[in-house]
Amino acid sequence: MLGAVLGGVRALIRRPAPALMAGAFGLLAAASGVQGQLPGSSGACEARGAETRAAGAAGALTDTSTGRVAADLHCISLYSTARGGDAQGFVELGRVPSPFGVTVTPSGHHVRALTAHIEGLPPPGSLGPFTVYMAWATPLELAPVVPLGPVGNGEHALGRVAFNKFLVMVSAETSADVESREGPLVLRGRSPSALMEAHDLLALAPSATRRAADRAPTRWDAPPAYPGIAMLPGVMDLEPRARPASLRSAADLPPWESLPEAIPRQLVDLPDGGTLDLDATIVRREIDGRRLAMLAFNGQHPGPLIRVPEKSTIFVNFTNRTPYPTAVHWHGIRLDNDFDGVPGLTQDPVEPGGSFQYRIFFRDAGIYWYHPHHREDIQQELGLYGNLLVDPAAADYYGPANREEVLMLDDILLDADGLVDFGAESANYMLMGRFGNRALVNGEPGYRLEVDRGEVVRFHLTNASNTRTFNLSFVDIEGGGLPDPDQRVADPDIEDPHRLPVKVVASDVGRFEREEWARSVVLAPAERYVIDVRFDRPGTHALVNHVQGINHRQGVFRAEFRTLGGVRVGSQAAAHDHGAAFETLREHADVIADIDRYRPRFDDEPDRELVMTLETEDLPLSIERSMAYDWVYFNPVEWTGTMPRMNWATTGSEVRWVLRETATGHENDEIEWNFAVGDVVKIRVINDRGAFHAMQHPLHIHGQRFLVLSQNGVPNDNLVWKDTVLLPAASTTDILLELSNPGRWMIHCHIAEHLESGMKMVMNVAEAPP
Ligand SMILES: [Cu+2]
Repeated sequence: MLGAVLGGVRALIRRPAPALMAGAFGLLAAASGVQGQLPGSSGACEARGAETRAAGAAGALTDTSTGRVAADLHCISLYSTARGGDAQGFVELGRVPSPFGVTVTPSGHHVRALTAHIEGLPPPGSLGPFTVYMAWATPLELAPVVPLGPVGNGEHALGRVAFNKFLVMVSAETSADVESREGPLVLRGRSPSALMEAHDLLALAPSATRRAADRAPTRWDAPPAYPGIAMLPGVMDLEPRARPASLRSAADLPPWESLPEAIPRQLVDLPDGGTLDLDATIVRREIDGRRLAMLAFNGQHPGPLIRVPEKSTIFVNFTNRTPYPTAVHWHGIRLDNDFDGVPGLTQDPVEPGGSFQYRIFFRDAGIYWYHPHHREDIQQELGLYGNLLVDPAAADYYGPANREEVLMLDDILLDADGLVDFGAESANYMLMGRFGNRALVNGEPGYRLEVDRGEVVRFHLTNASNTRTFNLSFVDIEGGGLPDPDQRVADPDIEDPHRLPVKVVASDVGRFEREEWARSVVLAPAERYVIDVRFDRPGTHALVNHVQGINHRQGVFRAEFRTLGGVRVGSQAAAHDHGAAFETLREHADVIADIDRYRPRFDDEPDRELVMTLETEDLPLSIERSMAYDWVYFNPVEWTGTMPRMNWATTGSEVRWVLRETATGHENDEIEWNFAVGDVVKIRVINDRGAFHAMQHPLHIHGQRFLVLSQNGVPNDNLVWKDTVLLPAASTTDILLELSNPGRWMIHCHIAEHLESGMKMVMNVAEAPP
């Protein structure tokens, strides 16, 4: 009977299991048909996890036609109590559509749509004076208990839940109107996150720690720890298998005092046909008392803000005055392939002292950015990035605003002396990417803006960090003080009096079909969002990043709440009151019409399928042991770097991130895709739950634009053209790629360290056939 229920939820997607897992666990699971987490149980999700592992061990990917991923990270098994008799079932945790790659509350709790599948419930009246079964959700602390509505046998939508770790309970009740659980409990289950365990006992394997005598001489300084989280046992001896490199140790670097000090970003307005001379140079900065040698475009942090009209062409004379080979990539712009700035693909690297002229055509209005595409992990971290603001031709392209602010968000990694060293032969921090510990907005630690009361401010946001995904909101400090970082939001739709409403207007390559309200903005590396915010109360509004990290040592969530800056709102009223326009959400008929051309393709079978996964080799035993057991919880997004030592020690010697084409088995640069201008291609991207360390990947496609159609089978209901999409761990995402621009274009993960590890491929786009 349960099989019939399960039959309705197909698509168990997993790559062939890593040898260790398949050998140690996969075959066992296949043989027993149950998973070891809850001995003796045959819970629906566990059974499916076992099926998934068995399929993986057999080298087969199961049916993917529905695009749904309902394996263990998206599923809660429901177990019967003594009162529940033979009742059983499971709850699917579905995607909640939003303008972002993941849907979270302003405090960073992932919001899920719950759907119950239950069978075997006896009539409620058979348990006593009860008329109905009710479902409830509660965090492990058992408060609050949130009603999810009446349930019965069959499928029931239960609404949304946004707790870190939680329980789902089903009880018999006298009425569907009861506000708290009073009747007997019949079914209950734990969220996948609630099954997360501490790593420590597993990492304590005695063999995990090498004896001091076996150690190579230390060449590295230990990296900064995460405040409040103790290092995992067994990892303190690790260090990267690469030599440390830094700008400060460059042999011919002049004394710090003699370097030019970086200046703030300057606005450069260029007309059609205009030319900009752009030099990459070494500069000095002082941040948090550290004397830093960094890189800059034209001596500015960030680089010049280049403002151009839509449909214009500009020329950039680039000169490399840094010690590194480099190039400039113009992210998101559908320019001529020759000027895409990818060394080894579209041009040779510009050697120190060399130069290159870029010709850039701006086909689309919006916010874009430029950065090196050569050891991006070093050069971008050192400050080589800037924005391009392409002004729309239409005067009413955006709604009215009192001012526009262009913000580049970044995080840099500082130790006591300055910037933490990079890997010389290979990037390190290869597993999760290099998380910084000092946030920068437009190159400064602490963003400041003063506005008049009632001003509508349009923010153009770009994430220039190596790996960090932000969850940004504006907190009204006067309205009741900073929120408790651990606050729980039971219902994501409830008003949060502390957070200002944010109007989401546009993203990477233009506007959404419809403007939409949000309370926070999720911004993965290289993504852009354009938002309008109205500051109608005098006082201070903090710009914060609020996320739920994980203390893996204890297996618990840990909130991270960081203030990135503030907006001071004066008491004087704004000269122009755009309040009424701000309250109106606009629909963009031209955007909808543009997308309408492609809507008939939305439900097609995918033309191509990619799996994002990870291959590891020769990892230190302590790292391997801490993750290679049967059940590891992966957050949809690794929001912050809470395991810095382990992450720091990984390089290209141990870690290879992979884009694998399902049809051919080809990986990364082996993949051959040939398209022509005019082609429209549906691509399914599966972020492998079975990867040794599954995590999110912001996938970037050069020179084209695409639509994000659906995630985990749930269609997005408000589309926008994108060039970068955040793909959460263990997700399946369908995108529709429009081939509009001939050339050889790169597709890659925009976590700088993942790109360095080889997570990239090239597609050929031929001229349109005659
Ligand atoms: Cu990645």
